[in-house]
Amino acid sequence: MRKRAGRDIFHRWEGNPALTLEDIPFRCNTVFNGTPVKLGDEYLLLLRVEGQQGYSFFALAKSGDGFHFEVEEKPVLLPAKEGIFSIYEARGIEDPRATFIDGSWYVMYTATSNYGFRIALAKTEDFHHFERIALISEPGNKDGVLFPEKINGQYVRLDRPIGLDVGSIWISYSNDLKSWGNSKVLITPRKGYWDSYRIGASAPPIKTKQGWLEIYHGVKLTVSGPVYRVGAVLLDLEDPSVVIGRCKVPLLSPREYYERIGDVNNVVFACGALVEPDGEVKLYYGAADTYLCVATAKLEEIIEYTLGEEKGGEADLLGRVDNET
Ligand code: BMA
Repeated sequence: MRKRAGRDIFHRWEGNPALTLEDIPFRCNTVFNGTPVKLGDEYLLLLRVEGQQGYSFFALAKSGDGFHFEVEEKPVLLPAKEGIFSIYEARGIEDPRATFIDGSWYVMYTATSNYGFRIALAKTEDFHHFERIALISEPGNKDGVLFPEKINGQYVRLDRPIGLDVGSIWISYSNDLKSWGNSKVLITPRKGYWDSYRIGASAPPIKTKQGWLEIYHGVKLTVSGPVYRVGAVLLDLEDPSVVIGRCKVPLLSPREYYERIGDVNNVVFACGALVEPDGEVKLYYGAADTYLCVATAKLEEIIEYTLGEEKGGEADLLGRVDNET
């Protein structure tokens, strides 16, 4: 029998979509982008749920295997009703990304208001009670992800400020998680590629032997609108502003009906990934801004792709040599 290559480097779970509107115990519009956490044998997913009015908030789902989730009865974090956060969360909170550092969980998320979107940071011990720490960007910035350890004595984050309609991934540093600076551009969209229009950090960086693995999203504009895909870049362990490799092809592209058709068509958008002890990466992604899905891949294979060392891939077939990053 003929050997098939498979559709993408990430393999979709056969039970996808893992969560839909029908799994939410309260009335809402959709459930999609979520960030995973593994506590012992339990998997938690902090989920973005969009209410019927169109504003988002967070709910929590639990699972024993990382695939079958049960959503809790009530949301765990709503847009702030008072204080400074209430001004900038007036249109909701979106796209949480959880990182464990200094003995606590920190969640970077997008605060949305009439002034635009900015990055906010909250702290939690149990994913039920959250302490808002600070609004850590001005408007026009989102996709904030925090590295899970200090590097050269400083906290490090990636984010996605928009300038002249171009969305690139930037890196910034902080001594206290509240004030950030020394910002510089890390990677930009690539002309002619699947990530030619905009890119942004997706999962909080994962430490590997070869470098920090950042699973990011790339957008290409087509005549029928944007297409969101998943890719990866590898950053130097000691100096993550140095790019070691970046995959030429996407690791996951919208293909299934639940990724193609929904509130926003043609979107796969991750907010986190877990690496299991056997090297399996579980990627949690929103599909078409309407469903929450899971896909898996081998860590080793993802790294091969970021280093351009994949065998039998497109680079081999086309012989394309292009070092643009
Ligand atoms: C991005 C984010 C995501 C969303 C995606 C596709 O800019 O806002 O929350 O899933 O667009 O609509």
